[in-house]
Amino acid sequence: MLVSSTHPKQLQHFINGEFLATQKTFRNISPVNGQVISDVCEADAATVDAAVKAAQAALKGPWGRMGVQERAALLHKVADGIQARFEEFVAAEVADTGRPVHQARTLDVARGIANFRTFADLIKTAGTEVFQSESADGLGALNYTIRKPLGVVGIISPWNLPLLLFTWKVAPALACGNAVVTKPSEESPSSATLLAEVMRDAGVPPGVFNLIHGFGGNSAGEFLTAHADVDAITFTGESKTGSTIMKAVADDMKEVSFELGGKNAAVVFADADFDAAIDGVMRSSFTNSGQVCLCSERVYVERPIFDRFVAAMKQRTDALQVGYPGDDGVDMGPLISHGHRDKVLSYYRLAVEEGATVVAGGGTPRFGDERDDGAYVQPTIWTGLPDSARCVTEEIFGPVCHIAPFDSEEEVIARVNDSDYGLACALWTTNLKRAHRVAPQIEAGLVWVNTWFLRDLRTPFGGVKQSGLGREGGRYSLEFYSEVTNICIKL
Ligand code: NAD
Ligand code: 6OD
Repeated sequence: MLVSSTHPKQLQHFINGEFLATQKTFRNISPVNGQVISDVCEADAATVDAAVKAAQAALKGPWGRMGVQERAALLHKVADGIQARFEEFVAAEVADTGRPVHQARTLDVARGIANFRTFADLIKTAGTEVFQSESADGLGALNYTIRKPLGVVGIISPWNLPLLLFTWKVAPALACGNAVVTKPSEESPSSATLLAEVMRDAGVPPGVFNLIHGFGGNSAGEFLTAHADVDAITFTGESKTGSTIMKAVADDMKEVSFELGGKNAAVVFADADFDAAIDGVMRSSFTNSGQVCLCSERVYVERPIFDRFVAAMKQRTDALQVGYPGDDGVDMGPLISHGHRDKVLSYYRLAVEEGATVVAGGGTPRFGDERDDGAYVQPTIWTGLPDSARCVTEEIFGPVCHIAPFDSEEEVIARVNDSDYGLACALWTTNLKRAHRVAPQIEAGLVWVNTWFLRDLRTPFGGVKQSGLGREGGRYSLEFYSEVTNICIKL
């Protein structure tokens, strides 16, 4: 049931070009101090249906007839709109997640803008295929493909990089001419709501971008995946949620693209540039409090440098500044929520039960102020666990890594690949031959050498095994968000 509301601290749905409230709401809680940030409307099935109908109608209106150049120009206007309200987006992202302000500026909001600009430019220059075919009469045929939108695309995103991951899907979906019904995570609804304002102000036609708030199961997420008129679902989140969604869309055979969990490895060979490897593994373990799907929770270090490496990591980790997002020099904020902190701390306890040596951290920091009501944990390093330990095989999604020694290339490749996941891996070596030899043997969608999370948005992004299904990025996004028709003309 839709009702109007002007409550300043209430986040509303955005359907058919208008903000709309529903009666049922939930609280958006700050992970910094446990205070309420806003009330958020929760969509029921009727609200989701209204959003889907608005999207269907938009496809039949001016949006459906709009040319690629005009669509691309509109997406650049959206990027301009985010740029113009840059600090508001930073504030929204920081409020929901507690991440350091400098990270929100340089990573999250910057990438939100880049996602729109990249896919606006890509769609303008994207070609299609042509094949000249032979035929029995000698005259041949001409085959060419045309690209059409999929239709109504449901976009479901997580809380860990809210704006980055939301726009990573919204931008290419719109570039390809689809209409979208989006559901950001219940933990991070603010930046998506601000984006709805930008969409409206940029002149995106009503119904093209719709936003519904709510939870997953038996809430907005499930209502969206189960809706018969949604043509495709693109999802980022946990592997087990991906599996639930796959079942939900099976009867309708909706197209799916899944970016899921990981238990990524970093491998440091003895010939690595030691300081660069320490810098890199510190980043890949603790960026965003370890809440990046690409973070390395398993670190393998060649035995001759193992003790030195662990000692250097301990020194750097003990010196990390955990604190308020806006404080000078702060490296790490809280986890996203108290619930997630409970999960991460349960692994901190489990590691000790499994026999780990706690090299750094292992608990919660004490501030003596309101932050003690927040969702902070200490950045943590373990050694001494067997590869079979749950803390070495299960995704924790916190600021934690286990460091283990290895003795040979073959051995470490086998250990890295012995995982149900296969998202990303970072190799650290100055031996280029080794890098070329090892990288293709890693069972992951992404392998970085002497770097981590260095992104070119034209490249394929995604995981193997339980880390995902399909690829997005560059032409892979254009392929997923389009339906291709082959036209064959007999000459
Ligand atoms: P999550 O799966 O709990 O939730 C993600 C989204 O799905 C949320 O919007 C949630 O409301 C919704 N959802 C939950 N259950 C649903 C259901 N039954 N039907 C429809 N929607 C449902 O994930 P999270 O905790 O928000 O995010 C963290 C996870 O995401 C980690 O596992 C992380 O590795 C993964 N992740 C993967 C990538 C990638 O690119 N591979 C990127 C970021 C995060
Ligand atoms: O950089 C990206 O495009 C991307 N999808 C990053 C995912 C990070 C996971 O947390």
